[in-house]
Amino acid sequence: MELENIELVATEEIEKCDDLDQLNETRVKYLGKKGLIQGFMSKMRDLSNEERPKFGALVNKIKAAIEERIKIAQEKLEEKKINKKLESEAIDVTLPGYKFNTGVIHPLMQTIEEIEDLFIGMGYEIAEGPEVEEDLYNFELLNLPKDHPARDMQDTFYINPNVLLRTHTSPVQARTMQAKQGKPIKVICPGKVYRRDDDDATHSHQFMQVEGLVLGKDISLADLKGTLLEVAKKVFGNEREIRLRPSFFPFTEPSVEVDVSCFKCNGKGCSICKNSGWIEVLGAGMVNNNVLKMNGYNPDEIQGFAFGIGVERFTMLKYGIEDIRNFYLNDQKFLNQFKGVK
Ligand code: 2U9
Repeated sequence: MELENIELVATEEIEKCDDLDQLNETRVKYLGKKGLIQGFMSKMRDLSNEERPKFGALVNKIKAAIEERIKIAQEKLEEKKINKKLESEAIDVTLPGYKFNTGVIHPLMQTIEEIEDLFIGMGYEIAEGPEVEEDLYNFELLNLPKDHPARDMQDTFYINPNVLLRTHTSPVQARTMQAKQGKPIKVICPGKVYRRDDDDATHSHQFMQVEGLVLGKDISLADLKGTLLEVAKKVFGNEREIRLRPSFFPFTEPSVEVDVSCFKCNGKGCSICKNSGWIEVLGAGMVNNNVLKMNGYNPDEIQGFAFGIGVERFTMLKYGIEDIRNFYLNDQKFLNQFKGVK
């Protein structure tokens, strides 16, 4: 190839390159150690002293021109490569998102979490214990000795004469008292309990409770009422009122049943409150002196209150659910109604 043509030919070839590999090949062809430009350089040896500098300068000029063209082409091809990559990675932000099937926090768990949040806010701790429990903690230490007629109130699943499925979460409080050795207590105990009931719309052989226990100096029934009013307001609405009626539980004395003003008719009377304006929601009382003594507390120095909430009953009342068995069927249509409720 003539030296005069080389710049033109190289330029055409450089411009035809589609990618960086091709361009590199072209660069080697012209500017490489064994390339065409080097070929012309080698020819300088044969030239006269006069011709040599002129020729050298020309070769260098052409070399620089080709280098410049390659540089420009390289920048263009690099940009092209980046644009191609960006194009392949482009996302259409206006496309609608994928729909994921999300689960739902079980309505019973929603109720438990609501109650837990309230009590944590009032400085309570959450205590848990075994579902397979000793007769001692489930009955004996709660003022229910072996021959006590009140044991009939709770038909029990026995594993052996001393071991059973707990019939309430009260044994967790008994265990807490044993552990705290006479010191003040503020706990709630959520969990599953078992009773030998025949399942129907309002009974289940397994259900959930949240029980509470507060022990301290000068804790009174007024503290209990104030605390339970907070529960009623949180779960059933801020306008709720409560009333206490006398009742009996072996582990509390006095014992009360707690009614909440009807959240459907606001106390006027309707089918839900059976025209009374009040709905029974839970049981409670001042901890029985026998229970205090048996678990290492001196009733002259420390006393307190306890309460028991049936989580299913709370949830059924709150949402107007008529059959307790709905909670245990894993029926998506039922459960999905509680999406985003909390
Ligand atoms: C200790 C001392 C006292 C727990 C209590 C109730 C009243 C009560 C029921 C509510 C609905 C059970 O799920 S339910 O059927 N519970 O009415 N529970 S006082 O009293 C205790 C517990 C532990 C050491």
